[in-house]
Amino acid sequence: MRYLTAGESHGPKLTAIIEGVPAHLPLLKEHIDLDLSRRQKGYGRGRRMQIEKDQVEITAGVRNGHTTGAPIALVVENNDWTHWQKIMGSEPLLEDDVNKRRVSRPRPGHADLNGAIKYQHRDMRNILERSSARETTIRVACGAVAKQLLSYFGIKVASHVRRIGSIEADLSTLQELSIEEIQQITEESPVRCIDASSAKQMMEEIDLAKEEGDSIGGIVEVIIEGVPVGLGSHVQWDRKLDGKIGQAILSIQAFKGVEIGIGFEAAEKRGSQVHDEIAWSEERGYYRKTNRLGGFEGGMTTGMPIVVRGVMKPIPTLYKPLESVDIDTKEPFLATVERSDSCAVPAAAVVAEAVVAWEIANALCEKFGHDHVRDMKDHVDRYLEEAKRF
Ligand code: EPS
Repeated sequence: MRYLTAGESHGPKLTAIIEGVPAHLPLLKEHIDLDLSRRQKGYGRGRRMQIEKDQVEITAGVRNGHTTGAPIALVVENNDWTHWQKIMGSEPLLEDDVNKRRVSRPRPGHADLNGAIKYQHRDMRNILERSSARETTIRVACGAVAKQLLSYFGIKVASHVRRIGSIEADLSTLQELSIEEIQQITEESPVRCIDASSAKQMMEEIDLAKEEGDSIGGIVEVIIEGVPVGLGSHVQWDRKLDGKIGQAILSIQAFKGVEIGIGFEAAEKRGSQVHDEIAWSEERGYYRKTNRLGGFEGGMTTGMPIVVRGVMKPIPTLYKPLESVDIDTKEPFLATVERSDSCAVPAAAVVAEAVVAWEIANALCEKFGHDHVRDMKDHVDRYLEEAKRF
């Protein structure tokens, strides 16, 4: 499977074309809209989210509630477009509007300056419009299609926020929670945290950052359960599925790091405390007694839950000014903003779900073929049965 997205933050709409989704998969607009609305929530969002009410239009590849195997086209409109039609339209600008909303002052931490130099845009709006995290909307829509495919195979996806700023969630109950419980608890939490008292502290931390004109980042975790053993491969660098997931996480706007399983903690531990012992039972087949490696060995899935963490830096659009240089005058100035999110970590958890789900769904298609979901299912069932007795 593959997909491409198009669309600017204040342009008319966001668009995606997805190719390679198996035919006969039940797929409704509601499945996608659910994740779109989950992504819009979260304590710390700015005023833009009050303008948008993200809803998908499926314009190709789905007929009477099922995929046909043809490319799927998805469209999400930007409500804010009504305020930007003159500036962001495809028609030439009127003389009077040429300098309206032109951006000559690059914001530290954004793509503005590097992109402007690279693509030679004296108006950096041409860079910021596309680099904006608004694009995650349409990626979440694509991820929702992937999640729908995973759910056909009984594969379940959840996410939660582990940290916001200096507040680390109390995760002492995490191991006892089922995927459904994590989904349910995080859905009710304004910061998508499984512990209510940590969530309260996280919200206070967001309030504080906001009061001080600052922004705040954090760590999100995605857990995917029910993934068959043997997705991905050890044979070549670009076939390693953990590597693909790493790339997917780092491709999310503002993400600076990724870990699988215990991740960086492995550096401090001895091998005996890191590797997961192998066991076998009639009922489960092969399994690991622990899951410190987060569902991966040798670039392949082990059949244990996949556990992926990503770190999001604080959003670089700050009320508190940071120094930069105007590209017209080359003079320093203090960058300030009119509108921004102070924290988008809870929303980023939903985005992380989408991009990881996409990679797993894609690997599933690669291993089991993807013309018809039922053929695929027969193949998966036979393989899993053989894997158990292997
Ligand atoms: C973003 C800036 C803000 C965010 C936006 C991402 O938008 P605006 O410049 O219109 O105030 O609200 O996020 C979204 C629109 C969204 O849907 O998540 C940025 O610069 O990345």
